[in-house]
Amino acid sequence: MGRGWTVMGVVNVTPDSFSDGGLWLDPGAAIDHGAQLHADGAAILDIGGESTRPGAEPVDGAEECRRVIPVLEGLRERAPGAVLSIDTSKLDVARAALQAGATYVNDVTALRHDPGIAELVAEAGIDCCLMHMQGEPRTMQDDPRYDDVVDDVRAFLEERAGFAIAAGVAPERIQVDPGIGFGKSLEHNLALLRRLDEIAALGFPVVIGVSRKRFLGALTGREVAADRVAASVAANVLAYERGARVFRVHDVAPTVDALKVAAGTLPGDDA
Ligand code: HH2
Repeated sequence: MGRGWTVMGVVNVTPDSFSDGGLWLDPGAAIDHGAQLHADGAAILDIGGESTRPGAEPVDGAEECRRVIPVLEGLRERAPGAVLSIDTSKLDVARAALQAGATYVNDVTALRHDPGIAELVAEAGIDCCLMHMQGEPRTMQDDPRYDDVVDDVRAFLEERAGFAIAAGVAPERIQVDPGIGFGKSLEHNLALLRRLDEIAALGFPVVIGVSRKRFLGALTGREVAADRVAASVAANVLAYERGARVFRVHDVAPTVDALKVAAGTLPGDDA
């Protein structure tokens, strides 16, 4: 596993995201925000038009497109070097997003909601992220249970990667994500971070999304999501050390600094 890392900056074009809902609902504001995140060092910008926070209600595809397409089109002009990712589980949204310039699909249902996304990704020859989630956002935090959370998540990701490959997606186009906070208790999240090397052992680049999440509030006592930046940076550095290579974050600049230090001090090939 190489030392390389990539930061994915979050651009939530939603009224109700857990940490920044409503801030970037206006397309112009979202485009400015995304361009700034790219300038701060996010090689990937992840544009989402539907919140998946615990308790969130689903949004229909037309509304999701109305939110994200102008932002993708704007960022294609304003941040031409950025990889534009569409954070969606819907085939029609993914298809429209690709036409608007997206070259990465981040699907929190790992191609279960709309399996046809697999063929879309395969034909376009682009990268995708397959994320683990137990249940669905509306109810996923109601008493989640696993036999062994790390074994269960690893087996799920392996099965979904197999599905994608069978649909024609090249293995090197697949990234996997244990889905921190998606149908997981505090202990489940901590076990996944402690044993992240077992997920990395699948051989696909591991994406990790800890940014500002509730489990960090539980550990630090910080109630306000925007106050969890230091906690998020710490968790990302530990995830890097355990094999994660793509970091989905709201706070790009401090994460980039921390990953530069982490990459420079990873044990292994001292001169
Ligand atoms: N987390 C969120 C959304 N999408 N995608 C991946 N691959 N991994 C994650 O951990 C992940 C994700 C939730 O964070 P956010 O987008 O900030 O909030 P909301 O879903 O409320 O918009």
